[in-house]
Amino acid sequence: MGKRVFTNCLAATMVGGDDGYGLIVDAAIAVSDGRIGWVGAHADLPEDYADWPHQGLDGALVTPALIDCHTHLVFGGDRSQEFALRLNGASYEEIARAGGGIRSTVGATRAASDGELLTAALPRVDDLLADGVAVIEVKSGYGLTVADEMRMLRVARQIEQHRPVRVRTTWLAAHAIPEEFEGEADRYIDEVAIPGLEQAADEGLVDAVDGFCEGIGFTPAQIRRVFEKAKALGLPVKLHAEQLSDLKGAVLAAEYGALSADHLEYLDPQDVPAMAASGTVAVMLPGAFYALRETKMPPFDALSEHGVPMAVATDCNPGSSPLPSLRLAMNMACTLFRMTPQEALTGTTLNAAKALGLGDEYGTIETGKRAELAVWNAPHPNYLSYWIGGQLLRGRISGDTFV
Ligand code: DI6
Ligand code: FE
Repeated sequence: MGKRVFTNCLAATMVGGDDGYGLIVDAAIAVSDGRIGWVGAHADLPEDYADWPHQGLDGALVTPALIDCHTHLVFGGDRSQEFALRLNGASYEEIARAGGGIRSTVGATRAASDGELLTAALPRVDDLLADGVAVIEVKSGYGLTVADEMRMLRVARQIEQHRPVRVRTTWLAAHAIPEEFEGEADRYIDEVAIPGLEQAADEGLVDAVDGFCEGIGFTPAQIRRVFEKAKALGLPVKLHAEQLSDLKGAVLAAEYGALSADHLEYLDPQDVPAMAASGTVAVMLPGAFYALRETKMPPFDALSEHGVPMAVATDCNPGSSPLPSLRLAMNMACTLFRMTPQEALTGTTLNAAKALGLGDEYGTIETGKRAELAVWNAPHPNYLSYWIGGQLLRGRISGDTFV
């Protein structure tokens, strides 16, 4: 990879500045070997860079490439029928009892070949790429056998061979109790979630470990057993916590120094200091809030007051958040959760990188970080959250290449 200086742009570095965007007008960004070597006002560009190739960006807005830190985008089938049924009055529970819900996706995922899973996932990835995304997290959780959970993560990793995106994989076997373990959640944890994690980690397929801590998922005691195995394997944890009820999942996650606790609509403000102390990122998933017509908001004031970093992600999945647009998630975070556009962009750059343990490499335009940037047809970074949908991406910078 070569060297290049990108000039004539408005850079939102996401570092410092009164507005939180770290804006630099008429910026220059010097890139070499895939990393940022220098960033600042063009007028201050040191002499040493004078003979490097220069490329002007016509005054465009440049931000760090976006990061979707919570997705379930590898899955078989779809649940559009269920959407229609719900609009006709059927409840999520009734649908599940009739064989729908997560279990229907598990059936379709098990029935699909690796190639079919990959082919179905790529258009979802393409949608995210069109929103300037360069890093995605993908969870297992629709296989629910050791072999099928591992298959999901292998397919997720394969995405990197087909698209210009970095993939982080998360073991989420503790997502739902499959039919064959009905009423035996503990046995499922013992026979699938824990030994499968060990095997998947052995194969190098796991970057982090997640669980669904919920009345319709797993108890804190069951999640704790999975977390103990993660800890023994040296893997970081994260948790679907307080999405539908308050089981104190966020406190459990904080106890294990979790990278993130996600959803959090039912989080008790009293539990926020524990998250702050452990440096756990609060991941906001407004797509699920919207699709489930939730009305209880996450406790923003308490999260802000205690300085808990907040990220925003799509939760892209076939049931509760069929949303492959991170920019739309940012818009929803502002409109539904009253986040500011600056908080939303911080939530899909700096804080999303933190939620994936990639804070040293991604999320800001700073010397030493990877040169993965998004170039926008937008006059100001507020615009990225303000404008609902549409194609705002002008191109991506990856290393010394602008495409
Ligand atoms: N919370 C969610 O919102 C998704 N998983 C989870 O733990 C729902 C997944 C689905 O309905 O397929
Ligand atoms: Fe999720």
